[in-house]
Amino acid sequence: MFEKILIANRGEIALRVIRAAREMGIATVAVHSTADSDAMHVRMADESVCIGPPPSPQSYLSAASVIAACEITGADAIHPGYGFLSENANFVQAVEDHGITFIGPTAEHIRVMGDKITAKDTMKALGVPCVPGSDGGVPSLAAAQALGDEIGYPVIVKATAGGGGRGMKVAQTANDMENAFQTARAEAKAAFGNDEVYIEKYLTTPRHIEIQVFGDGKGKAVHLGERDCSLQRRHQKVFEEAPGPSITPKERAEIGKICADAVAQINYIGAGTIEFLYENGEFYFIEMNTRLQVEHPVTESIFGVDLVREQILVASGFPLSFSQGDLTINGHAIEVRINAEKLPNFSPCPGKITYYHAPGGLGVRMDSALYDGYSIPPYYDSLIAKLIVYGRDRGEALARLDRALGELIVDGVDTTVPLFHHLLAENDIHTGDYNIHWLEKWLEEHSSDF
Ligand code: MV4
Repeated sequence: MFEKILIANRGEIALRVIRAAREMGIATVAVHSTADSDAMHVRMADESVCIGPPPSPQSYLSAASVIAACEITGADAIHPGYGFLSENANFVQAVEDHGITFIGPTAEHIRVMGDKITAKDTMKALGVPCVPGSDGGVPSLAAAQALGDEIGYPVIVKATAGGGGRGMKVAQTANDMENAFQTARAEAKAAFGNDEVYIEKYLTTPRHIEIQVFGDGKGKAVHLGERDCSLQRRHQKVFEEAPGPSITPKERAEIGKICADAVAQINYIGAGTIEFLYENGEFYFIEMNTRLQVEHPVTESIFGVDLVREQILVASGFPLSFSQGDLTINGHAIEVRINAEKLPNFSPCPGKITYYHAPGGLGVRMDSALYDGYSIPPYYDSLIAKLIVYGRDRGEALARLDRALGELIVDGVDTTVPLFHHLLAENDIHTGDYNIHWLEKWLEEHSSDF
């Protein structure tokens, strides 16, 4: 087992990893920029190293600085959290080349899933259902038009180097294809330096359902059900839940087995998430994320497992502490992302927290690096807290969410908390009747309310 882990991240996810490591008797090293000298992750870790100035490219994204901090402190493994270097295959390669263990998948798995065409080809070959579309890249407008006629409109043009909603264009009819194809290509070239695009049938009203998988790197893998993350704004998730309100136990078992078998076949190691669009009872693979996700706590809540502990275990060569038969769902969990943002435009609102009171009580988990008097720096993501509630059923979880939001006090900056109070007054939220477009549509109609 590792003796010391360096956490190449900040904020709540750095605390999340420190907590798991501490329970395992493993020492921790925090890294931080000069803007984060007073940050909670620095205070909570056993040791800390300043790795550069405030802008992320010179600190949290600097592979050389992170690896140097590892060598200085003698840490034997790096946990990347999410974002930053977590899905950077070149970083993983450099870490391994320095004899340090990366707590996550191999550079090769990250590379395969980072290229969206290769990811889809791989998943398709492994028996995972995919959205109908082009076989690989589409080289020309003529080829795109021929495919559009064959699949039937609407279709979506996506960048192979994209993901998370960047570099996508919908063609509603054949007339839109020229514009969609050329625009997607130009945006892909500008954003990623790679103009390769592929085409899929455009699903009009799907849910975003993602399956949590976990591999031991030796051909054994399990699934931990799904999360419904359909409530998004501009490809940013705001409300996530598990289990998905629309998914039956039979569907879960079937798609879960397909996903677990797929990652087992490629000897995948660690946590992964297989993203699907779900429409009319069918699952369609879109992307795989090769990291621990922001919303992992809802899965932890209903399965009663510590996913970060398992990441650390398998990275150090131990088997997973559970097999598929040990994993059963209990109750329902919901996470809301609390951002330091001013409504209705969600504009970032950094600044000093003049008063902070976290909610508590049965079924309430607050993952946050906030403290009274903390100053939120303007350089990083605006996520300041994740409130995760658990109940025996969905209704109990929703009531608990309302109660916990009422207890929370964050003074000094604007937050997205009022959005959740408004959402909890909506019947569709209580019935679970929503898809990937629900929130954007609702915001258009209700922005003037707050
Ligand atoms: C799609 C789609 C409809 N049909 N693909 C957006 C982010 C990226 N992960 C994939 N995305 C989509 N791909 C097909 N074939 C609609 C979206 C999409 C979306 C997906 C999940 C959650 C929110 C979304 C919002 C807009 C579009």
